[in-house]
Amino acid sequence: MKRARRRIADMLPRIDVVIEVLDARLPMSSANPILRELNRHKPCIKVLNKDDLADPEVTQEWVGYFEKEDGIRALPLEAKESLSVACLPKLCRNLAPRRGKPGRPLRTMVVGIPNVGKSTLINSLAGKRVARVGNRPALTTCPQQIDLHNHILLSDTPGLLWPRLDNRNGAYRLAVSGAIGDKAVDDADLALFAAGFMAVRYPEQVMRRYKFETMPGTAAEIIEEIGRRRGCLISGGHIDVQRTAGLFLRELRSGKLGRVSFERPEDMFVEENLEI
Ligand SMILES: Nc1nc2c(ncn2[C@@H]2O[C@H](COP(=O)(O)OP(=O)(O)OP(=O)(O)O)[C@@H](O)[C@H]2O)c(=O)[nH]1
Ligand SMILES: [Mg+2]
Repeated sequence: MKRARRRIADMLPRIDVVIEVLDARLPMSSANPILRELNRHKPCIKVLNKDDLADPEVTQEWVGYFEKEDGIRALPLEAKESLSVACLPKLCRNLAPRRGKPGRPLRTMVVGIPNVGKSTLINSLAGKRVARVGNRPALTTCPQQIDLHNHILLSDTPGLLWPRLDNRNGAYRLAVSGAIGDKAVDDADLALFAAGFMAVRYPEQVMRRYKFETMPGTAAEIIEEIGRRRGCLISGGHIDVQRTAGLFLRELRSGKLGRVSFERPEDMFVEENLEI
């Protein structure tokens, strides 16, 4: 992180617009603290990526929240879809109207934590595969600069930027979304956290997916009931909790339970005050 901080600090004076890629399902926990600190005065577009997986109402709340600050625009999109990313260059031009002309390229830097979709976004903007994509954090290791041929230059994140993990709930949300490595937290533990969250925020989506007539009373009972219905059993007719947890998390991450946002602006306010 130290190296990343130095490289970003070195590059920033030659950057006109920072494109910060966040996960639309958890825009606060998927942010990197170094950026907030280094990037106080640069125009910035907060790309709320994986919009296809996030709750659209909550995403709109996040747009309002971010855009309260001068020089910041928020753009929900689906990096995989070229149509969805098409308005990003225009937004960059709006934020740096004097650049993006012959001899004065508009210099942008795409930054964000691992696995948030930076390479996918760069490929969609470039209209071809220039960066490696994969559902594995920290796949891209060497930075590169891409000319979009419309007087816009894109630089990939220089170095690795990990999310902030000192807030326990934020770290759990990151793990539930798949943003941090599979092995960082035990699946069973994570699934309990996720089931508890879903029971409070999106109970209908859980009931619909797993055909529950009534919602089980506790997170552990939700996991058990999913295991029973999906035949995740071990000898003696007991539920295979580990396998059920894996199945539930996979389905949740891939959007099979519908569009879900793991944090709302108002939750962050409450959590910050609790921390204090
Ligand atoms: N559902 C959904 N998945 C996406 C979207 N954008 C990217 N992904 C997936 O997210 C995963 C990570 O994408 P990458 O583009 O490799 O992410 P990255 O930020 O470059 O990751 P590193 O190189 O590891 O830092 C891949 O499996 C992508 O297919 C999106 O808009 N929606
Ligand atoms: Mg990458």
